[in-house]
Amino acid sequence: MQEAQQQKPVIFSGIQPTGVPHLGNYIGAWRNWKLLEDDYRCLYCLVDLHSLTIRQDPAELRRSTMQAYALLLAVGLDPTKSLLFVQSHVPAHAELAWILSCYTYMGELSRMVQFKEKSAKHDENINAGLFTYPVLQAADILLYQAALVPVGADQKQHLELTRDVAERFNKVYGDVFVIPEHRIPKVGARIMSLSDPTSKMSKSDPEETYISLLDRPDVIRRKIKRAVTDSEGEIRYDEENKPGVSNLLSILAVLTGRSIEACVDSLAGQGYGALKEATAEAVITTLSPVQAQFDALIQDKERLMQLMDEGAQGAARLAARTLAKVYKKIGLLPRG
Ligand code: ATP
Ligand code: LTN
Repeated sequence: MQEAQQQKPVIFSGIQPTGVPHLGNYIGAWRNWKLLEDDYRCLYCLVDLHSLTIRQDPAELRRSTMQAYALLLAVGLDPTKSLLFVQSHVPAHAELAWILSCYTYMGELSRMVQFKEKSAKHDENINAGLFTYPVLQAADILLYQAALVPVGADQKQHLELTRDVAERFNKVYGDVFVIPEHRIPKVGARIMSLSDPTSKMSKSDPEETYISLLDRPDVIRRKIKRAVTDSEGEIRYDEENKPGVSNLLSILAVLTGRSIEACVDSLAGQGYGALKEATAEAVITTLSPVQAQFDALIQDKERLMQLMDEGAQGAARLAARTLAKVYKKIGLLPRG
């Protein structure tokens, strides 16, 4: 990484490499990640260790991790500007997580909404990893002294826990960790499900409810045509009373770079069919070049693995500094 990059504030964000990333991930996360690349020193991580809190098929996990990495590149993230890497390739994440788990209280972890939700959903496998998931997330962030963490609103509680643990640690040992700030995107923080526009688009829901980044034009048109709206017939932005129409308008506005009002005006006097058609075309226009890039990248696994490796090496160098400092502060003998 170049000298200039070293001076910039650090950004860290992560996404689980399971399933196929969807339009919500793209609009709420990846598009913004890209916008930050020039002004910050960015680390973007596929958090495969976090995925293990739910039972995964090994071959499928390997495949989806490779695919997610290719997609990160296909949406335009630049490995010469950002460090793009896989969490398990940098052992310091697991090492710091252990240390931090000794500074995190059971009571704190019991209050995590994601833990409560996921343990209700997977009641046959409520494992200790699911419980300590936020500690590993704190390690991800604190290892790199990240100042900002761009994630959706759902991750606010995990960020607050990260800050609490970092502050607790700093209080005892001095300024070891930078205290990170949460950053939620202004537009598109919550893209909603196509079939239930009152809940967020999520890759753990059935296929018809989301648009995968790899859905081809005919599938995109079909899914958007079937998207739930309302019986009123008027195109107007009103999240509360017209969540389906508002969701389509948000997608259209974000992807065309126009304001919601401009989108509403351009569709004046027309029906939902026209709104759906315009939205589908905007999605297709956005995703077609991404898919063309992806198709080319996924052919060359060796190149992908090489880039992954370079990303991990860059990240490991940064992580080693923080880990050495932490080990020293708490009284572990230095290595070799
Ligand atoms: P799941 O819902 O299955 O738990 P997910 O689809 O929410 O998974 P995550 O890995 O939890 O995906 O999220 C990755 C990033 O994408 C996070 O920053 C998250 O806030 C963002 N994100 C996820 N879903 C949406 C959405 N519907 N709208 C906007 N941003 C989203
Ligand atoms: N828990 C996050 C994924 C995640 C993450 C991180 C996000 C793991 N580690 C560190 C930001 C920073 C999620 O479910 N979206």
